[in-house]
Amino acid sequence: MLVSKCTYYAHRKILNLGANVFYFYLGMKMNFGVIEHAQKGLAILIDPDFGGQLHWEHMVALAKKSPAKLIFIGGSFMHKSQLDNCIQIMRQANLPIVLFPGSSQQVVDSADAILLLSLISGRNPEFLIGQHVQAARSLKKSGLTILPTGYLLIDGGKPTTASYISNTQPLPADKPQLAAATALAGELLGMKLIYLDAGSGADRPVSMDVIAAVRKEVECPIIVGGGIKTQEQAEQAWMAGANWVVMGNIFEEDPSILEDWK
Ligand code: 1GP
Repeated sequence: MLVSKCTYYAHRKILNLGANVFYFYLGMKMNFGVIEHAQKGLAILIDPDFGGQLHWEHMVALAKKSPAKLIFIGGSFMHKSQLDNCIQIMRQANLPIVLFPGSSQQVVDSADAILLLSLISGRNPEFLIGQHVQAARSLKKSGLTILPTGYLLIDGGKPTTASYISNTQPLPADKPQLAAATALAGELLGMKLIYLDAGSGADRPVSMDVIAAVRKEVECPIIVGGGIKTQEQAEQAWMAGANWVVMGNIFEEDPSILEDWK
């Protein structure tokens, strides 16, 4: 019994150490007073709902040529086997792979880490805690680094899959203080990352005003995504205080944008 307790605590310690290293990497400690000097990273998002082996092999080649430092993998419908296949292939890009799950069914050990998303912009208990309860035991058993993340959907000009599937309203795009208070509440609840998402294929990315207001309020790293299609938009997000900018659709549709990256 004692041995198994010791093993348990040793295991927890190693997991915590792993998590801290990962937060450091993901957080890329920045000087919050000098937003324009913030360190920044680009992440690509691969949606395994679309494509198969050939497509993902092509994505690997493109990812290798791109400035991306991180791969998020996530979608709304996929099955575990498809997710696993996608991860195995994307491994060849030699970048950390972080799950961006759409549901509790999308926990697989083959990734490095998982964003444990709580949809704090919404008021649907299923996405605040319900899915988490379903996933809790498999998360604990997995070797994944768990990244508790306050997930905020921000209105990007049209309904998105995330708002439809989660049955929640995004936060209004012109209410930066509402986004800031929501993100702060998430951080005070213990969330280690904040993800501001205008939703996949959004017409308008999250505005600089919203990002800056959130940056002012929270200390944890901020991930921004949804509708970002140009280097200029990515630079604006970083300038406003994002640590990570996510490009999904554009990377899969016209990855030349990343080849021409300056
Ligand atoms: C969506 O933030 C991601 O959840 C990425 O969005 O596909 O529009 O880049 P895009």
